[in-house]
Amino acid sequence: MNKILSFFLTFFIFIYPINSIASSTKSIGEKGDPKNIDRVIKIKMYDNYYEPNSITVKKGETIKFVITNLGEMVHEYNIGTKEMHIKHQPEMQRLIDHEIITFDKIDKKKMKEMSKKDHSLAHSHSNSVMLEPQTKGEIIWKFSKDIELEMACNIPGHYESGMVGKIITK
Ligand SMILES: [Cu+2]
Repeated sequence: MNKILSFFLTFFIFIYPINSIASSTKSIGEKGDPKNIDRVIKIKMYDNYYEPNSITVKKGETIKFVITNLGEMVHEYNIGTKEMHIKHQPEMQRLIDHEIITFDKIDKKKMKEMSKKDHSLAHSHSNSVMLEPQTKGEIIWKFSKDIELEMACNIPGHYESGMVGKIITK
């Protein structure tokens, strides 16, 4: 295929939809200030569930999530509405189709290359973290909105098999 054409195809089927998700995160709260953390919540990820799988936060609270992947597969911890997760799942499928995510590896180099074509891709996911087995990550999130949220892993098949939990805002 013509190189220019294939670049644009990649842009539209791969990068563009991820950007559209990033802009919608404002409706669910905001990236928290690391100097202003109210509480730390530890989350463990297994194949395919979270522990705990339900948390309660106060409106306005800034939570630092410390997430550990204790499973054997790559997992994601993503804060969003049910609709956001459902919308995000085909995008995750694309990462798998491009072999950026395999069973237990994330090809960060390939991911970085994709983000060079679009800078916003590199830092657009302040509400989610994707982790290889036996690795740890953090999210600092301020729950400033009154909205029903879920923590979910959008790697194909995981949400359906129970890798989803409630975030109750009070
Ligand atoms: Cu998962």
